[in-house]
Amino acid sequence: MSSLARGVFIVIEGLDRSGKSTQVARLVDRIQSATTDASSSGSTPRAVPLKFPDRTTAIGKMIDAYLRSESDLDDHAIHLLFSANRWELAPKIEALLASGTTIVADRYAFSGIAFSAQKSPHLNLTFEWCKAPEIGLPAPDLTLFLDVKPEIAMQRGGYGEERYEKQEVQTRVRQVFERIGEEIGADRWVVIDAGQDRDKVGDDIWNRVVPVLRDTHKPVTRLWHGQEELR
Ligand code: Z5A
Ligand code: MG
Repeated sequence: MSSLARGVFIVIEGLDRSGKSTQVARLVDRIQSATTDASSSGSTPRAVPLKFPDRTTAIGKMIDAYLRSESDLDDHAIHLLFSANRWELAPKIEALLASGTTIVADRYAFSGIAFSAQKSPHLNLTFEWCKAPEIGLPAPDLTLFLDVKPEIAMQRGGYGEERYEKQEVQTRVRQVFERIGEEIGADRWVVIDAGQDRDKVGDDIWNRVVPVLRDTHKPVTRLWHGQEELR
């Protein structure tokens, strides 16, 4: 990638109803406002949201039917479909970043690993097996993990309508996320207390994002490929 300022790749992860979509929308707006404020210098890139799974593609429609329990799929097959749904959007991610657009993604590869690996040991979906198809995807510059106790998330609207929305599943998912955070490391994985009110969560996120937005000259790397750069 050239030395021109690129967009920054930010991911918001977390358990169900931790406030991911709320905070993705707020963060995109906040970056947009900062862009407008700084437009005279042109130093801050504009931002767009992305959501995984992207339920609009052909693969995404299969995932949607599975999540709403309208279809059943082998656990390995659905895992690979979630991953394929990211790979089909990887060229778009690369192009947006290269054009100077910041991306704020609602879930990413880490959800893919956490929701499938929590099915092990009942199934043979080991952590390493689940991680394998995600290796090489564009790596986020920063992942914000919205941490909330499953029992608090359950009290929020809409919980319990889809396949994985059960407290025991969420508790196992949280444990896998902890392992992923340790692997990714504190420079790129930040835990945010999502049990606070929306404004406080938003401010905590913003404080972690601001320094990353300024750091647009380092290359985009690939997930679990060390420091190997995109192209
Ligand atoms: N999945 C997978 O298995 N493999 C993969 O690779 C990927 C995903 C990418 C769909 O996810 C499912 O797919 C998900 C993981 C699996 N499994 N489950 N279950 P989804 O992202 O489409 O949907 P979701 O995770 O169920 O969550 P959500 O509904 O999108 O929740 P959220 O985005 O984290 O929260 P929200 O919509 O912003 O807020 C939820 C409610 O809480 C709402 O009423 C808000 O107004 C309220 N809220 C938000 N913040 C607060 C605070 N701070 N205090 C109080 N109330 C709040
Ligand atoms: Mg959401």
